[in-house]
Amino acid sequence: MAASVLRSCSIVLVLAAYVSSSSRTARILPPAVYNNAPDLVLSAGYPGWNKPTFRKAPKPAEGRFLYYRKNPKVEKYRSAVHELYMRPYNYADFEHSAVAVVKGEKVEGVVRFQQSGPASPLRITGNLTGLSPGLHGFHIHQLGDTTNGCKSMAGHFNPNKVTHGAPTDIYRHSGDLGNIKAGLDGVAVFDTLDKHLSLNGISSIIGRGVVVHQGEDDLGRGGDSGSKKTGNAGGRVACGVIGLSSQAV
Ligand SMILES: [Cu+2]
Ligand SMILES: [Zn+2]
Repeated sequence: MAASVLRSCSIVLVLAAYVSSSSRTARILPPAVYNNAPDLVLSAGYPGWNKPTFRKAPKPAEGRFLYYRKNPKVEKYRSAVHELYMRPYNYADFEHSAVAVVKGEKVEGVVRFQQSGPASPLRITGNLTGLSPGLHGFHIHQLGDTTNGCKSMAGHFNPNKVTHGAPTDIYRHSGDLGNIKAGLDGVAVFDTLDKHLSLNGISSIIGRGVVVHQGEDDLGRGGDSGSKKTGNAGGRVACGVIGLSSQAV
């Protein structure tokens, strides 16, 4: 008798647990309170930015785990990016090298891009010849379109809708890579790491354009309106479309 009471009690407890858990999952959450901040995608260094947190789903799937991530994770801010993905991330199975063959009237060369992981900095290496000695603005532009020469590549790649700046600035066009320096022989060789650009996601440069300018980029410090848009780097002396490449360099 006592055993059967105990058993029925435990069934009720299990039922109660089931009802409470199902009502919990079915509960409609109140609408989030949004502030009136502009719809900017924030990144590390912006005021109010917190490191994104990762939440692990309860069950493993084939040795991998499902994660949900909101980015940016800022209090009372509607996150711009919601990601559901598995870890270990299988980025190694994807292409993550790219190349642009840059050509102009006199200038030519090759620029290569390599990225070891989805959030890793992008390594940019290049060798250009035929430049005038000195500094030349060097950017990733919005489009990989060359129907009307380098002009068709539109403005600087700017997914976050901010103003022009230096490669080291937090607020800058994603495509702002500053200047490359050509020696007296007209050759510019460079090898740099960039944290804003990527070969995947919203900052991906695949299919966009590399542009080399006639003059120096003032890095947004020129004091006029052009400086905050283009860096007053002058005409476009060479450009190339960025496409995927094999990993062997
Ligand atoms: Cu440019
Ligand atoms: Zn720019």
